[in-house]
Amino acid sequence: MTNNNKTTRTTCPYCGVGCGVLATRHPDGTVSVAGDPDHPSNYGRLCSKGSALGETLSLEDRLLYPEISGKRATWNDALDLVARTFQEAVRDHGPESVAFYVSGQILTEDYYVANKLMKGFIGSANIDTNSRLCMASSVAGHRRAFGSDTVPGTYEDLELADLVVLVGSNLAWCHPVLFQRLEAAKAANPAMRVVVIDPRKTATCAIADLHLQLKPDTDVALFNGLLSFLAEADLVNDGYVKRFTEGFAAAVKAAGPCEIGQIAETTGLKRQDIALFYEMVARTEKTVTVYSQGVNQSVVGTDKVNAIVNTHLATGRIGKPGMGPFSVTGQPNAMGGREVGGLANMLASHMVLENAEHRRIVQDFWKSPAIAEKPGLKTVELFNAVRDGRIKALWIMATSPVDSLPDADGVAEALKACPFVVVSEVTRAADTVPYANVLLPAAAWGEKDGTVTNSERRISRQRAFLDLPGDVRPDWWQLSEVGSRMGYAEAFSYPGPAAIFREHAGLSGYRNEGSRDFDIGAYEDVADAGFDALEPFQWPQPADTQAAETRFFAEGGFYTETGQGQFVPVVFKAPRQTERRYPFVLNTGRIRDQWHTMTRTGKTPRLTAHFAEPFAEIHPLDAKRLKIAPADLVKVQSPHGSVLVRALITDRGGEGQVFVPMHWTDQLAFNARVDAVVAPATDPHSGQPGSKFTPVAVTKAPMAWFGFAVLRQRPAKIAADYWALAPVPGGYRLECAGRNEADFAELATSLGLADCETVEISDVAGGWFRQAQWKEDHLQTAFYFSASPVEVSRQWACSLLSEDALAPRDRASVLAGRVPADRPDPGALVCSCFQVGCNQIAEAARCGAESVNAIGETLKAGTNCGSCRSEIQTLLDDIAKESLDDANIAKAS
Ligand SMILES: Nc1nc2c(c(=O)[nH]1)N[C@H]1C(S)=C(S)[C@@H](COP(=O)(O)OP(=O)(O)OC[C@H]3O[C@@H](n4cnc5c(=O)[nH]c(N)nc54)[C@H](O)[C@@H]3O)O[C@H]1N2
Ligand SMILES: Nc1nc2c(c(=O)[nH]1)N[C@H]1C(S)=C(S)[C@@H](COP(=O)(O)OP(=O)(O)OC[C@H]3O[C@@H](n4cnc5c(=O)[nH]c(N)nc54)[C@H](O)[C@@H]3O)O[C@H]1N2
Ligand code: SF4
Ligand SMILES: [Mo]
Repeated sequence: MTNNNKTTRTTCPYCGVGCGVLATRHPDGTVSVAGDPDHPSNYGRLCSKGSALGETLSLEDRLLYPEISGKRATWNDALDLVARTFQEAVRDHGPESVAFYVSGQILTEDYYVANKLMKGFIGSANIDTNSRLCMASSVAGHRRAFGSDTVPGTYEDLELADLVVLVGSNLAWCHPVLFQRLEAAKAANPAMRVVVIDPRKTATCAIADLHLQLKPDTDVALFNGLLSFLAEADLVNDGYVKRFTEGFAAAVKAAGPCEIGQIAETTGLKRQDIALFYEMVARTEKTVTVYSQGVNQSVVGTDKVNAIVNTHLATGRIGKPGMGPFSVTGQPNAMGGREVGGLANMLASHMVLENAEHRRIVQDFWKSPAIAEKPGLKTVELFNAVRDGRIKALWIMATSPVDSLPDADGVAEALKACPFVVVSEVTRAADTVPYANVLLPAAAWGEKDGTVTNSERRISRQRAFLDLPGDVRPDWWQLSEVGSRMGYAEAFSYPGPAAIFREHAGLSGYRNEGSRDFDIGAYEDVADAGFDALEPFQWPQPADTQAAETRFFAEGGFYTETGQGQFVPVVFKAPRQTERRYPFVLNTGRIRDQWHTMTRTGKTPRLTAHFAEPFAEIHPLDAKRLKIAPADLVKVQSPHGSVLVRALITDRGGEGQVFVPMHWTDQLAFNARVDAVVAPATDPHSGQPGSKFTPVAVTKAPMAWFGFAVLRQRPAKIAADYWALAPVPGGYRLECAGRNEADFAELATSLGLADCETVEISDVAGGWFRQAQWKEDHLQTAFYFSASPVEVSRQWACSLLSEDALAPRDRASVLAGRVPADRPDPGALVCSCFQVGCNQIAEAARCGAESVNAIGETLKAGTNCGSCRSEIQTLLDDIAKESLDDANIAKAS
């Protein structure tokens, strides 16, 4: 279908920034990507993940054909079986006995069809999405305050602001291009201040003027205090409050008096830092508060959202250039999912299930036989219902609940118990795949067409530039076919995504007349060609008006019953106390170069080099107490389950806290699915799990031996008590460890190759063993085992597989495990584009390159995608601090 060398304008499939991508397919089958200079989200920039998109498109592990009970099947048989089984369950057990669990990573058109089928035709609201784990508290908070799920501002507001407060957001790693826009705006506006509120010192802190390292889940106390401070100091915008809002006095009363000493005790912050923050907010009209999972993923997430929103309503700083509360969405189409009503408690087009008029509007428009009358089960409840047998048939699409839901082992049990599980996936190498009765191969990014909506309500096209491999089909098609086969052919015979988009646009404008925020009625008649050529646009875009102001609420106009914005009285609730058996707070989240369960970003060496292994950040004082040394293995355990990960001793987090990334699954590690540990406690309003706060125990996992290996081929089985695998150029790297002394020799034998020249050295007394295997002058495998964590330069060892023939001298250094003197160890990778390590940066800094830009000039690091700039800054700060300390010591002695 696609011409070689043709460049297609599309949108990045990762984060909610929604960057425009130019994808070019070359005659040799490779695809190169570049940032779209004309896309208003990124103006040509791409982060490390976006830049590596071309390397993640291989068909390795792709699911190419439908399967029934593990055997290849035709689409006809698979779809008939799905339709029949869902129909029988509805007939025998009612519409509440079936469910869809979908994802913010399907396109709006996919999402629209899924929601229509479940809520209008099956007649149940049992469709929920992984956005429940992600944005649900923001949705609930928005609805309480605004009467609708509206994000009032735009990206430009971050650039126009004089104060940007980032709450529970690691923007530098999770919304990197938006972070770069902020960084550039700050450089251009020396008056701009940035405050980061996060219990961890993250990469985002590199541009912070103030980092408020508060105790986990104490944000409500801090923002309630701010509201009272503004009220007491008479800094409230009375005009705005009186004209456009209700409930101010009650909110201030609930917040209580502003006692900085008390707030300091609750949050663990210094009094002067709290006072400084409050004064900054008080004196800065142009304030934006950006928030993300440190706010949403909490059992008090909705209250956190409203505590923040209250302060913006009180100051009238909302919907005006450079002002507003700003919930940034995580997934590429989290917003689109909210628009079509993908959550179990929402209806299509931002309409509300509980509203009879809204139900009538939607049912009329769909001409549907039914309409869900009551909210469906929210994700955690939904999987409880799966577990106890209430759900007889479940369709999972574009998400991996056995990895990403809390109490993930319990979720796996639930899926095992479920009579009928359908999984639509792009890859076979995903942890949820083995639980499917029917596997449906889905079209992936680059193969599918449709739209996504980013964090600032901007709708962009994802466009296909690759042929559909094997029998894969887009998700909307799978859903429509099942809908048709269930007897609703008329409502589900879409010729393509353009027709679905038109219907979605039509519904948004249908009997709207300004009563609902989401209105893209202007596009209800867009022709197929117009859909193909669709330029990114922001909603609202109603049918009869010119592109209106796209910010909301500067002059009121809320979607509540009274039309007034609502202050929500929120009372601070002290976080759950840790117990003696589980004295640590487990925090979880993201790293710079990986996307969720790594099914795509885990495929490319460029992205796995930054962190090649699952880890737990542990505070040095805790490590000392627990006798955990750097690179030891640790077990992190809760009553729900445990993980075994590498100890990363750092003071980035507070004492008593551990941070484990959410990314590793059974595909690339032995026992690192952190959600097996996370408690399934949820927010009472949003149903969102508190994924950032689980009381856990941390213990050292004693090992008899540790190993590191580079391998040409991916091993089929790894017999070790710990392992983690990552791709490197030309092969794989393996970290491993075992409890039993004899094991490592067996492992070396099982992973070794038969027809190679093998050299080994060992020191029995010293407890180490090394082995290298050669074919001609090419290294095939290298193993390093020792009684303590292996100290070999990983960067260097991994580079050996892709080297041309190694000279005899280099062969010797392989076994010695020593980097040859003429090839300095680059150290841990910082810049993934140019593969620059921290040792190189430190060396350049010592030679006079003292700024991020100077490092860029010397080493190129940070000059392509820019995702590592904040880490370079942190390194430079540390080096400057060290040399200052050295100078002070020298002076003192
Ligand atoms: N590289 C990368 N980028 C991504 C993703 C990815 O997988 N990888 N995923 C995307 C998705 S879906 C999402 S939802 C976003 C998430 O984007 P973010 O929310 O920025 O990312 P997280 O790392 O989950 O969490 C953010 C921070 O919340 C902090 N936090 C924990 N507890 C508290 C607390 O009680 N209060 C406060 N104030 N902060 C707290 C954590 O320490 C962490 O630094 O990222 C998106 N972007
Ligand atoms: N402990 C902890 N848990 C968390 C979080 C946390 O911070 N801490 N964050 C939560 C958040 S915010 C999120 S968003 C979730 C994310 O968690 P998940 O949604 O489970 O993670 P993904 O890896 O993004 O899963 C997407 C799956 O869809 C497949 N896929 C990709 N494209 C397509 C497609 O077009 N069609 C189909 N059918 N399949 C496709 C991918 O191969 C992959 O298996 O995790 C949540 N879980
Ligand atoms: S910031 Fe990175 S991951 Fe997010 S959309 Fe842009 S390129 Fe993709
Ligand atoms: Mo998310």
